[in-house]
Amino acid sequence: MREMSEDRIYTARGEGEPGEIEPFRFNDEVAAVFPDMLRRSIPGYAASLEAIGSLAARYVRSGSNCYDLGCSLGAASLAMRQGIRAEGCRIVAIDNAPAMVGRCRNIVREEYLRDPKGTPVDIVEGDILDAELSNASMVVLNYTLQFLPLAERETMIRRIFEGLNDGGLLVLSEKVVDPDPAMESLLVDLHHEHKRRNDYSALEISRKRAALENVLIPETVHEHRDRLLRAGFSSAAVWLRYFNFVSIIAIR
Ligand code: GEK
Repeated sequence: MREMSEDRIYTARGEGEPGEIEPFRFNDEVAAVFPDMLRRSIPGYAASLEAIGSLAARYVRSGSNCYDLGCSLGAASLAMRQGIRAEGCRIVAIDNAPAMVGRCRNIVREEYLRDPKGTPVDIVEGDILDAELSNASMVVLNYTLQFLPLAERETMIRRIFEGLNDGGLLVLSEKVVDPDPAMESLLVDLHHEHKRRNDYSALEISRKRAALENVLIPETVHEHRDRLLRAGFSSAAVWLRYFNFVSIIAIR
């Protein structure tokens, strides 16, 4: 029997053809299987969290704020918390999906019991576009910017830049699209094969793809880099790429 927390969402949708699938939402059904969903769907997800911990140890300064924008269940916040060596910091974890925020609070509470002395995490239910960011030494957008409307992304990155202290770090992980259609088709194919190896059926893969259409809007690595540099970041580099999934670090 399958465990309750296993992602089988797109097997359970009756007879629906991919064309009839409802747009993907961060609801209760998704939040309940979320760790399994990301682990099986995003190549490099575990590596992104590991690096966030290492980067927190290097970049988080005493008395500063760290932001986890689109925190979901708080995985990146906890990675930062485990990495931070500096004193007197605060992690602010923000998400606008109530189903995520409720579960995130429980997970963080458990982590407090395990490690009571670590950096406090404030969990906020709200839109990251309205977040006030200040005195930050580290900001994480781990697979979140891709869900913002294209027109809002420039403002978001500029606000992050303004909220960061000099020398502060942004980790931006995203699904991307390749400008070369042949390469894009190969990378999508390799990703789908990866999902099949992780026990998703071809039907689940095509239904999920249909559900994410117009919800997750990927851009090219070039567009991300250019936007970061336009906002004022002094350097930006891809540190991880696995098929169409990248993680970029940018330093103010
Ligand atoms: C992780 N970072 O595990 N305001 C706030 N939250 C938002 C907004 C918004 N405007 N738009 C989307 N979200 C996490 C994984 S998941 C990635 C991040 C994925 C939230 C949304 O509710 C969801 O929880 C998260 O961004 C994206 O490291 O599902 O592929």
